[in-house]
Amino acid sequence: MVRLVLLIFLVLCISLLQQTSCRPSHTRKAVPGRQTVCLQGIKAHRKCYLMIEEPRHYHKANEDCIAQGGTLATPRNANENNELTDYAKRSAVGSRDFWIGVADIVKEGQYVDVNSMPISYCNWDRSKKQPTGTKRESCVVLSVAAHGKWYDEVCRSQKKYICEYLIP
Ligand SMILES: [Ca+2]
Repeated sequence: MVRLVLLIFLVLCISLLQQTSCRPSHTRKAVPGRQTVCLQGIKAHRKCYLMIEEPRHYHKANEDCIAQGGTLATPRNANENNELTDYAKRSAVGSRDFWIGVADIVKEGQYVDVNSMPISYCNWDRSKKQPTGTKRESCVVLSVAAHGKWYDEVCRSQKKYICEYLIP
């Protein structure tokens, strides 16, 4: 009896595994949208960026990017940070800042990307003592007004944001 239950359990596990291994073909369904995104936004190296001008709080912004097959834009080096800043200046004239995919929601002071991986590049505005690092401010904006420097802000504040999409 125990063996039979184990066998059924095993079969179930294997069929579940097979289902998850099919996942890439499902996620590929989002790809047609990517073409539009890249045409509307800008393409830089292996990423496309798209500015969303409708202000949202951080979590809603992140969910929206994911729903479109991307994530909140996460600059990985000074080059990408400059490209994002220039693009924001051009596409949303007069806007002060926008959300990027960096936050320390889970552990105070430990800034991670949208996949919860520690970030190796940051660009804090040290002249303004950023990040102020209180528990009140756990989400990060790139400030266009401060020429691409980063600030931590209250996650619930409504801000524009840029989504990024990886080009395979
Ligand atoms: Ca701050």
